[in-house]
Amino acid sequence: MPDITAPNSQLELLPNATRSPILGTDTSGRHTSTIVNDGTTTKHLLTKALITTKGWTFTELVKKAPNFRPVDRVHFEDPTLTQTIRMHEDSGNPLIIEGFHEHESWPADLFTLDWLREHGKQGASVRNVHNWADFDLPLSELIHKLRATPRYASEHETERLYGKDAECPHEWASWLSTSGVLPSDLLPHRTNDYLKYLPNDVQTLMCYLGVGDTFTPFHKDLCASSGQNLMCYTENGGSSFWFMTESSAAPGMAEFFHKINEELDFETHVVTLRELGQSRLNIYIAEQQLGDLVLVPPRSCHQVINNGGITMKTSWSRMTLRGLTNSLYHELPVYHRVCRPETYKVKLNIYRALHRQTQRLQELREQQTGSPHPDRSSSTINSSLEGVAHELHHLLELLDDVLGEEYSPKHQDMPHVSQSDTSLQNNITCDFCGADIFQSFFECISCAPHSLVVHEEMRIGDGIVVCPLCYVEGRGCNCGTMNPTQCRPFGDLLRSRDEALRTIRAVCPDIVKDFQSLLKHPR
Ligand SMILES: O=C(O)CCC(=O)C(=O)O
Repeated sequence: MPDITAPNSQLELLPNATRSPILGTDTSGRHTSTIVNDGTTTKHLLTKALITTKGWTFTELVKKAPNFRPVDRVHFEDPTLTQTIRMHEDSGNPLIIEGFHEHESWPADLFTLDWLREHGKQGASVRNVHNWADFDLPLSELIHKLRATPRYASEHETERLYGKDAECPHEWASWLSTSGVLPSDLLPHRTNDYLKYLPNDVQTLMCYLGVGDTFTPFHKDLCASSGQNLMCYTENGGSSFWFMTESSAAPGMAEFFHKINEELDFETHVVTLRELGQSRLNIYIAEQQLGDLVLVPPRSCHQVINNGGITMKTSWSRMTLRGLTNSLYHELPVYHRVCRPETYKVKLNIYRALHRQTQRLQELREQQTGSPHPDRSSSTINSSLEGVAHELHHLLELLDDVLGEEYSPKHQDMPHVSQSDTSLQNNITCDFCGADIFQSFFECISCAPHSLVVHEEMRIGDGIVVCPLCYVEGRGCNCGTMNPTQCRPFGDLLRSRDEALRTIRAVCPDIVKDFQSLLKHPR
């Protein structure tokens, strides 16, 4: 999933909180590394340990601590596949669906390094795992270097590159969505994916090009999204070791990280096997091989260490309604504390989903009332109606909490980014914590460097922006003057919300009997 540890643009702000720590560096500004494969080497001050898979086998790894267990596996042709996926989704446990490379429609000619070099984007963003430096490299050069890299890291080596978060070629994306090989519920923008309601600038399809002993440090996927990661190609027996927790272990793991003086959401710590054992939380381990699709549960804390030869993986996120809910109540507060950019626009996602589901419920009602015998209309329409009404009710509850946070009795006196909700397409984020601005913010236009805007005039939203939560915590512009501003007229939000309420009431009046119109009672 996208690497999101880059600091936010810091302008003339008065910081009142600690920001992300800087990685261990030596006095010359370089990171230094030692090699660990079982957690026995101590971490020196100013040194980042590099982990190696030398000597690892999956069978031995799972025996290393009583809290280690294998990730469940199911073959893609197993008749219980759908049920198994649902069970794991409900319990928040990881799962691997294996064997996709044996499918007759597996695109063995598309999923190769040489195809990618010919047809993929020519620049790759890479990380040197020795000093954690990120930079761009021509793809052909990266491939050349990967093929020349030994399988295991060594103490005196200074460069080992991992091609991360690269854009996935559209041919791959189109194969994923049209081949019918992968279960459709797991694909991007299908029924279960709320990310489809976001503007399409939010991209989640990525690919990873690695070689043994390259890694992604312990982290959680963005905003409680569900992760899918498919191993599409390997050379010389390349594989990836995964270490994952179940969803519910996220707070326990965050607490464990604090005990070892680390911050989970900074994504700066590579956990050792010893630390994973000490955490006493269930750690699910897998060796991902060609054709394995890893399903990463929302909020699962996980780390990936590549092993042996070259591996090429593609990954994407989905957002379930439960993920959206957990993100609003549990992840965004953490992001605010550690200044982790939000990226997935959670509140906007809730609002847009509510808008779209209201339309869908209205359409279904029209189908029902338009049928010659509305009271005997098909049971499929009736159960869809109820299903959508319950989902919409859940979204309504979420949006009410969002509106409670965004509301100000003085909203009518505030300037707006746009006078019309429908045309609103903004990308405003808090310049301090990285939160996506859904409706309300504080802005100082006069102190913003004018070079930041491409058009001639500074517009509302182009200035220095601070979210309400940062503002009440004392963050603001150096000049001391920030204007309360809103994205769109607040009444637009209330109207959409009330329309959702009316639509649910027409289908399932009981579930919304305690709700009132907010346009009539905005407070
Ligand atoms: O393969 C990797 O290096 C990281 C993948 C990952 O963390 C994910 O897909 O969620």
